[in-house]
Amino acid sequence: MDKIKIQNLEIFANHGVFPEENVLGQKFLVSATLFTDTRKAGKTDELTSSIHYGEVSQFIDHFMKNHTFQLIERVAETLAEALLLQTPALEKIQLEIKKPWAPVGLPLDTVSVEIERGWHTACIALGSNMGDKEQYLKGAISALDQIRGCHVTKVSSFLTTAPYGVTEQDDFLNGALLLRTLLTPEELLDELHRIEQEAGRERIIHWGPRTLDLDIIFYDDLIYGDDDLCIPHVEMHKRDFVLRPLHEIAPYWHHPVLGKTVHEMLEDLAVI
Ligand code: PH2
Ligand code: MG
Ligand code: MG
Repeated sequence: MDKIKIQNLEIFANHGVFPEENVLGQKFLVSATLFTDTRKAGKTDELTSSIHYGEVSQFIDHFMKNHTFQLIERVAETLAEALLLQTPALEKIQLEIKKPWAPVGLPLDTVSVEIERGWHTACIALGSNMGDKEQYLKGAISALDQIRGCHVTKVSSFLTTAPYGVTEQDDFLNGALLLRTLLTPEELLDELHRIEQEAGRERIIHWGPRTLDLDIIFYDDLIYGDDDLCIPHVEMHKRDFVLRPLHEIAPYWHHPVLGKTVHEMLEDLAVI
């Protein structure tokens, strides 16, 4: 992706672990690489089609001066988040915060942290087979949309499906959504668990009745697995109650391991 770079923007601010640093202040140098598509601006010569690096520099200056943090890690994390939240065309940012006068008591050029943060797209499957199922699914959608750094961008219709696995239970209402998010997969999983808990979810029987089930199906083209979380969802390609709603909102999303689109996986189940 194209980049707009700001290098060594000089800012006098008060971040530091030592109280003297918070009182006296010191020089910081901020470098930012803004990942954005510059093609349209390149074609039209219109500033409004791009990111105004002057405004970004002003924002960084104000942000650094109006907050006092102990760690440059925290400066970088909060500044990257603020920029991603308020700059519509900004997909990703690499941000380096240098502290050339760091009170280390030894000669050095500079100390710094550099981070990379950006927007991701996750597919989430929703299910409920207890109580007011539709209300549980709708509640989950709005709860997800309310999380800072999360926007629900597409929602499927809700489908009534026969229980798969443990079949001695009520029918499910299933759906799927796309989420633009700044959260990592683990943070997203924690949020899904919180929303399930708030919907009164009790984990009694594995695959048993539940007020609300929220599963991460895809997260960009990530392939990831540990004891708590597996992405893509391990069983998704076998489940029509996942694939059918997903097909409405992301038919051509490729499974990064199987190399098939949602459309092809649904065809393989022969229920299309
Ligand atoms: N979820 C399960 C087990 N079985 N069956 C249907 N129809 N829909 C579900 O969401 C579902 C299921 C475990 O998550
Ligand atoms: Mg599930
Ligand atoms: Mg689940």
